[in-house]
Amino acid sequence: MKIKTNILNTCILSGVALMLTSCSYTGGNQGALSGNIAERVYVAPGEQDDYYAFLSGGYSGNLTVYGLPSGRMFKEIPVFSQFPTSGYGYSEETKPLLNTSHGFIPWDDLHHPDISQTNGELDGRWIFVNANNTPRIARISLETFETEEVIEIPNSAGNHSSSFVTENSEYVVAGTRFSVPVPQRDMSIDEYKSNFKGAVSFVSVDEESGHMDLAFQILLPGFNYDLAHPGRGKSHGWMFFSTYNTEEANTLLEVNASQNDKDFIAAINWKKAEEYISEGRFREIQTEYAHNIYDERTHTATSTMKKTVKVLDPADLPGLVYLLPTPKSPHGCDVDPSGEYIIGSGKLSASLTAHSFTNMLSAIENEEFDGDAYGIPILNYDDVVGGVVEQAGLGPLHTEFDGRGNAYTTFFISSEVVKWRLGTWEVVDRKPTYYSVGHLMIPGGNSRKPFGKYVVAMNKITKDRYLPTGPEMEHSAQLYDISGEKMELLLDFPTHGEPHYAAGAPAELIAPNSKKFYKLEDNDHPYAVKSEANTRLERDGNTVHVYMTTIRSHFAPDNIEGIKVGDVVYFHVTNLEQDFDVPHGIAMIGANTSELLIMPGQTKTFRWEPDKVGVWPFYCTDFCSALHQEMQGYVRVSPADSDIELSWSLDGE
Ligand SMILES: [Cu+2]
Repeated sequence: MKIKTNILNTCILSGVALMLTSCSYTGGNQGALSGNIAERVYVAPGEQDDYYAFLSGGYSGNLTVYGLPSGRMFKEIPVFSQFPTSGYGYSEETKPLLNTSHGFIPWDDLHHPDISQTNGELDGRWIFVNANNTPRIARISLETFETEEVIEIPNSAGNHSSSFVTENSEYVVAGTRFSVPVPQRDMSIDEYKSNFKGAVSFVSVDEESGHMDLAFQILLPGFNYDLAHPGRGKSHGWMFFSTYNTEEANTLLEVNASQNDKDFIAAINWKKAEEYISEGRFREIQTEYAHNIYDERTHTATSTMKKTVKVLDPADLPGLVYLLPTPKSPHGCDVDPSGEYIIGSGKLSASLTAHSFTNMLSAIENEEFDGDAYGIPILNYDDVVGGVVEQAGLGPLHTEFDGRGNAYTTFFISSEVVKWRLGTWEVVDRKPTYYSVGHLMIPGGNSRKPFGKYVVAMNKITKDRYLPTGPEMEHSAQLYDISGEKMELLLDFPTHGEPHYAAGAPAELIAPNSKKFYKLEDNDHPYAVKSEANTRLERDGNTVHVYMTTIRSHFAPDNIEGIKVGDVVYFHVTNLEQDFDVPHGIAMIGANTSELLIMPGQTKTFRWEPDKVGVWPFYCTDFCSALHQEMQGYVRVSPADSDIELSWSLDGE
C-alpha cells in the first residue's frame, strides 16, 4: 500500500494525476479504475440494483442494507440499539424490544445475519440476526424491514455461533461463545474444567408467522463455540458448530487455547434431539429470559419474561452429538450447497479441511471412535476428512460457494480471497483484499442455491482506501465479480459499524413484497385515531394522553392548553397518509426520548414530562411538503396548581 501511495504522490507531484493510465497506480492486474469496470457497478439514475446485501453492523447494533453492484447504502435497520433516526427504542411501542432479563439494554453487538429458507433456498421472508453480548436472536421482516421479534438466549454468553437457519427455517441456532456455569452460580473461575458448559440453543420458527420459541438447548463441553452451519440435502437434520479452546483454558487464551493441534467441529443431529424431546428425555431447568414481539397491527411490542428451558445432556443421549477433529482453532464452519462437505477453517492452520458427511456417517455406523469428551464420541480425523486444500493461505476464516463447484475462502492474515474447487481441492485463483478480510458473502451462498455472480469481502482495516476521517475510518467492503474463471475486483465501499457477516438475495425475491405503507383500516393501535374528528386529549390524574394525527401539512390538534408542570404526557401520533414514502416526524422541546418518525398509517408514542411553565412548540422533523416548515403547534404549560382546563383545537375550533 505504501508503494501505491508513493506512486500516487509522484503522479500528483509531476502534475499528471488526471492521467491515471500513464501512472497506473492501482497496480497492474486490478484495473478497478478503468472505465469498463466502473460501468459494471454503475447503476444509472432511475435504474435499480440487482441484489440486496444485508451487512451486520457489529458494535453499531444495527443491520445495514446495500444494493449490489452499486454498493449504495439504502437503509440502516435498528435491531439491538436505540436509533434516533426513526425513534426505534425511544418510542413507547418499540422500547419493549430491547427488554432483557438484565433490564432495558439499548446497545449490543450484532454479528451474523441469515435469510429464511424453504427447501434449502432463500425465501426472502425474514432475516435473523444475533446480539453477541447480551445473547439474543432477532427476526426482521423483509416486507417492512423492521425488527419484529427478539428472543433472549439464557445460559449463553457471547452468542457468537448464531443466527443460522436450517433448510426449512425449522430452527435458528444460537451457540454460545463462552462456556459458563449452567445454571449461573457463584463459583471459582479455577473450577472451569468440567463445570462450565457450552449451551447451544435451537430456536424454532413458526412457518406462518415466523414467531420464535426456544425449543431446547444442548449442554456441550466447556469449549468455545465460534460459528455454525446447518446441514442441507443429505445432511439436512444436522447442525455443525466449530469449536476452539478445547483445552478448556480460562486465562490468556491467546496462548492457552492454541495448544491442541486439533479442535473440533461438533456435529449435532437435531432430528435425534427432537426424538429425545418427544420421549421426554430432557431436563427442565429454571432460568429467565425475555421474549419480545412486535405486532404489526397494533404497531406495538410486548415483552414477556419466560422461566424455564428444556435441556438435553449428550452424555446420556447416544447419537445426539459427535466431535470431528479439525485443525486448529477453527473459526468458520461452512457446508457446501450439496450438503456433503463441511469446511472447517482452522485459523492457525495454513490448510483447509473439508469433512465428508458420507464418511462421517460410516464412521459413526462402524463405531470407529477415538475416545470421547465428556461422553461425546470423537471420530478419527482420517476417517471423516473428505479433502484438504493444502497451503491455501494464512488464517482461513469463512468459505462460501458459487453453486458451480467453486468455493471462496477469506484469509485474514494474508488478506486475500482464495478460490478453489470442491472435490479436486485445488486452488484456482486468489485476489488480494484491502486489508485483513474477515467474512465474505455470495448472495444465497449459505443455501442450496447460491447466486454466484458477486462476492463481497468484509475488511477490518481501511487505512489508505478512502479520505481519512480521523483516527477511525468506516470499515470497507469489496465487491468482486466471480462470474468468470478469475475473480475481478470491481468496487470498494464503506460500511457502517463493523461488518462481521452478511447475507444477500436477488432483488426480485424481496422487492415485490416490500411494504409501501400501513393500511389505516388495519391499524389496531389502542391509541390510534383514524380521522381528525376523533383527535382529543384525555386526562387521568397527572397522566395526559394526546390522540394526535398528522397529514400534509398540519398536526391535529395544533394548539393545546391545560397541561401542567409535573404531568406525564403521552403523544400518540397517527400518520393518516396512505401514500408510499411519506412519513411525518414529530419533535417536542424538552422531550428526552428523541423525535419520532411515523410511517404512513402508523401510530407511535413518545413520553414528555414538561418541567417548565411556558408555551412550547412542537414541529414535524421530516420534510413532507412545500409547507413542511408550517407544520407546527404549541402546548401551553401552566403551574402544577393551575386550574386551567384541558383544551385543544385546530384552526381555533
Ligand atoms: Cu410533515
